[in-house]
Amino acid sequence: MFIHWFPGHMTKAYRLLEENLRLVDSVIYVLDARAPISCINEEFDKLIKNKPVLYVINKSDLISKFDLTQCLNLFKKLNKTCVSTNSLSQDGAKIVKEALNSLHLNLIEKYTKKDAIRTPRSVVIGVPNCGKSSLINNLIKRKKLETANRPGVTRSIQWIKIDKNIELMDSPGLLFPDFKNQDKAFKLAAIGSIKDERFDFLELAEKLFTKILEIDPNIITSRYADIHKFNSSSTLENIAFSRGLLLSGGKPDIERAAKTFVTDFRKGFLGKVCLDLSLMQEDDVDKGE
Ligand SMILES: Nc1nc2c(ncn2[C@@H]2O[C@H](COP(=O)(O)OP(=O)(O)O)[C@@H](O)[C@H]2O)c(=O)[nH]1
Ligand SMILES: [Mg+2]
Repeated sequence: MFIHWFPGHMTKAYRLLEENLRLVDSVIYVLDARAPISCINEEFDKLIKNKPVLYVINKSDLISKFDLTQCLNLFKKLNKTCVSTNSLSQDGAKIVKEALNSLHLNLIEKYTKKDAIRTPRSVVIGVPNCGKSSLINNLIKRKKLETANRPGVTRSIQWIKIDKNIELMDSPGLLFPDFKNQDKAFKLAAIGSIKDERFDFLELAEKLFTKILEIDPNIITSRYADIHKFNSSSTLENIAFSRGLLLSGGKPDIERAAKTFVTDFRKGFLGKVCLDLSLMQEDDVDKGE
């Protein structure tokens, strides 16, 4: 499965992020809990240079407590400041605000000493659809930014004071997915961070099915209980039979089967699944440190 991308779009996103980062003291790096490691683009990370970073594992409600702990432990092991949240919950921003204030302690001291009282500034960054706008809305407690379950909705820029020690860039910084790593890109496609036109949807569905089977076969059977009754060598055909998705003449409708399966995953109907779990458990994750 190959996921298409445009170098021109990447250059534009890179420049934009570079500009945004120049204006801030710290970075709130949002990761989607269903594929947190895949949400990291090391190429773009170089732009952050030595500014303090707060990693936020968002959509924590979509993965199990066990997986979330694995993830938080990994960041801890790597000496990175990390919290988890559900940006749609009422107090979803509280933990982020508190962690950000601790991250800013040195800055606040520095700014106060200089007598030039200046509020530390921060920007929320992340790949499309990881929940940047939702987190910002939660931080500013106003439903202001447009959110949508598709990539690339947010545009305009302004500064918003969210408390006496944090000023936030209203417009999130867009991280371009790491397409050089097609395994990361596949996972981002699965969680809806890459437009569906950029890849073969049937291939995505098949690959996602294999990946989920590898994680835990019970996830499949708890949703498609009778799937083993059908003995086509094609996964999508079996899903079509299991769901009664048939074309005239009784042939399995694999297009609809693919859509059903991927939507079931994206909407959480398959339960709590973290696609990056194997990456977090590998011993060589921290070799780069
Ligand atoms: N379950 C869940 N959904 C979330 C969370 N945060 C955002 N979303 C949903 O994810 C989708 C993308 O969110 P959005 O804030 O527009 O992402 P952005 O593209 O990064 O700005 C929307 O459908 C949100 O409602 C979360 O913490 N949990
Ligand atoms: Mg947005």
